[in-house]
Amino acid sequence: FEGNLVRKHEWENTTVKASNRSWDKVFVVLRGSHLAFYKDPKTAKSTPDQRFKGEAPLQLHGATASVATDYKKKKHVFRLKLENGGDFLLQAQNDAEMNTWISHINAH
Ligand code: I3P
Repeated sequence: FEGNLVRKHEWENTTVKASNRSWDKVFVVLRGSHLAFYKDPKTAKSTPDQRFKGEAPLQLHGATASVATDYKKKKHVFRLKLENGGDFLLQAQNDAEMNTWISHINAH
């Protein structure tokens, strides 16, 4: 499963805030239990090792996705909490797309 999302990294882990908390447009690829971020679909397809900012894929074991009801500044935003306390906000284009992402991530 894959698609465009807008991403904000909020927490590195339970105690450390992410140093860069700006919103980035990313192309997201869910494969098995990993979530990888790319600049665009073309890069994801042609050079899958060239991830956004050289980031390693996120391990979804122990991770949960849920609607970010506490985040009011943008619509269609869900929160991805990783096992290590890492925390990302991800914005879809509409609620249907958001719910599809939540289901797919939680079903990994
Ligand atoms: C961040 C950017 C984000 C903002 C974040 C800022 O600044 O403005 O949009 O999050 O606020 O730090 P920069 O682009 O200079 O990194 P919100 O959109 O959620 O307000 P934060 O520091 O409160 O996370």
